[in-house]
Amino acid sequence: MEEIFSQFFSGERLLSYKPFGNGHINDTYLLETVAEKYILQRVNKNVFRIPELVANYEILFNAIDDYQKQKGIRLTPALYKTTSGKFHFIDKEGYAWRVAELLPDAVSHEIAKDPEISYQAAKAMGKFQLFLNTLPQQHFGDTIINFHDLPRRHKAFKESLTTADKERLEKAKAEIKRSEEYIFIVEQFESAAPDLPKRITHNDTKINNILFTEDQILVIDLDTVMPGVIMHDYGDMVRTFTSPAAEDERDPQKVVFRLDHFEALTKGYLEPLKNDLTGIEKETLLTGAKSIIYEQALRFLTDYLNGDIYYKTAYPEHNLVRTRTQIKLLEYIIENEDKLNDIINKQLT
Ligand code: GN1
Ligand code: MG
Repeated sequence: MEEIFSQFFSGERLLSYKPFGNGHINDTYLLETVAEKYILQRVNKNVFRIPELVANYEILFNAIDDYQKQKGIRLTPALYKTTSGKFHFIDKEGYAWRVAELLPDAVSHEIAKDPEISYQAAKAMGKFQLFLNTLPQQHFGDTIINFHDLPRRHKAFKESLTTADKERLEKAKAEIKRSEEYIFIVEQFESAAPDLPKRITHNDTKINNILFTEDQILVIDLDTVMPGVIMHDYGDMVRTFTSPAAEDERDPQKVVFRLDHFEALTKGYLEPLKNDLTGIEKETLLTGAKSIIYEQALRFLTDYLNGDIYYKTAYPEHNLVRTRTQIKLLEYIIENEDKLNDIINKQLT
């Protein structure tokens, strides 16, 4: 750890470090020196294409710097550069490390406690999209290929059914059956996808990727900032803002769809952004919510069937529990589409 630290700060001595945050993919640490605290992250090289990620960050953070100065706002915490002037240090094993500023009064939420939080968080995401719209799309690589490609996720799920061990197949029987019933969402995705404009999007807009400080709201976790579509960023907010229970709540009764949060986040996201969206982007917002929640259910279920090789898990059924919460939310949306579309349309006028 000291060696990594010295790549960023050659003169300072590291006093301590400890694990930090709730990410499912990267390893995050809180570092302390005599004078300062920092956030250190090791990017998961099995998940991300490191060369693309590192190159994207160079463009992204230089653009963030310019935008923040020009607009007088903060979008995300600052990154420190290595002694050779880069945002990442690549170690001998090929892992990318970076150091970010720790904002002492910042909090993130695992659950949106009241609709005002959903409104504010989504509004920050909408404003962040206005910044993303200014980036040169052709210069961004895919840090994960076909990340939100629902047909591919569905195929991976089908494959996992042929390779999973018997016990897990048996335990996941009900979830497998439910997941197969939702195959029509793949078709809805496929009929919308070809017409959607590609933009640089965030691609991981879950509630805990938004940091609240006393006077500003920042967006974090920029590893998946790459070409994508608006409907998925909207959809992942629906997925993570509307339930009063955690993504891994074991009691399905506690997973409910909160309409007031849905309305608040829709309002918050669209207020800054609606004039910049095309007709098809506006029409597919709810399709995005269904697609991303279905995708997430399939990803958790596939990982369960594959023996938990992707997401960090704390106990053997963790991914299955996560699958159930996603199915519960999806079920509500499918049964209430007209009502939800009315709420979206109200915010669009
Ligand atoms: C992962 O790393 P984290 O927790 O921000 C995942 C997202 C999922 C999310 C589910 C690169 O995000 O796509 O939606 O878990 N990130 C990657 O909680 O796979
Ligand atoms: Mg992430």
